[in-house]
Amino acid sequence: MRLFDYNRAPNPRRVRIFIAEKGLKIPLVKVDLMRMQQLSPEFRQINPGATLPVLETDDGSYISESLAICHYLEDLHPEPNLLGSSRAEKAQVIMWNNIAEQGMDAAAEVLRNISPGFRGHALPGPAPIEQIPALVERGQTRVNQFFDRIEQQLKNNAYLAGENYSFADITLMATTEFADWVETHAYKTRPALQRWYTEVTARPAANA
Ligand SMILES: N[C@@H](CCC(=O)N[C@@H](CS)C(=O)NCC(=O)O)C(=O)O
Repeated sequence: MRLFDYNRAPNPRRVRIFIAEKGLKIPLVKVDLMRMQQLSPEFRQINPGATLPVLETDDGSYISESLAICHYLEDLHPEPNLLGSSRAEKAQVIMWNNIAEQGMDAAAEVLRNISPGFRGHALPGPAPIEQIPALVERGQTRVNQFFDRIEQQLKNNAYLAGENYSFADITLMATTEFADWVETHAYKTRPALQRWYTEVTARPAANA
């Protein structure tokens, strides 16, 4: 098994944390997003969507999309459980993971429409897409609304999907740090998020 990865990108990061939480060792293959290696013909054979992360399984198939990769790994290595135990908890983990991804999308909307580095590449994928500057403000509004919703949830729950640490927390950690790239610093004004962030970033796997 191998993971196609880039160390600074938030989606590969959440899969690396998941792998570290499981205590697994999976070799990493660097695909340099700064050099646009994801758009190379070789990598597009692996993932036509031209995104990271991608897991190459032992039977030589490729899985893209972070949740799909983590689902595959959880099936192979059920403990420690990170995608929920009971039927209800599984649903909560997927639900809050998807919500946390919406926060990542909102931060990406800001970054990808403001940063000169994303000119002509405002969305991931092989096709050129121009930036729309008006989306920056909308994205900032979405980011703030997102963290307000998260703050309410974390006021009443130890972790994002309830009592147990899960993949939803991993996605939220990656989202929170990614949002810092657009200068949100969401936890500074949201005490429950700050409490949660201090706790989850103290876990050894958070450095993966
Ligand atoms: N929904 C995908 C998102 C993957 C994604 O957008 N990855 C980013 C890095 S965080 C990427 O590969 N971007 C390539 C690009 O911008 O061209 C997932 O869950 O893994």
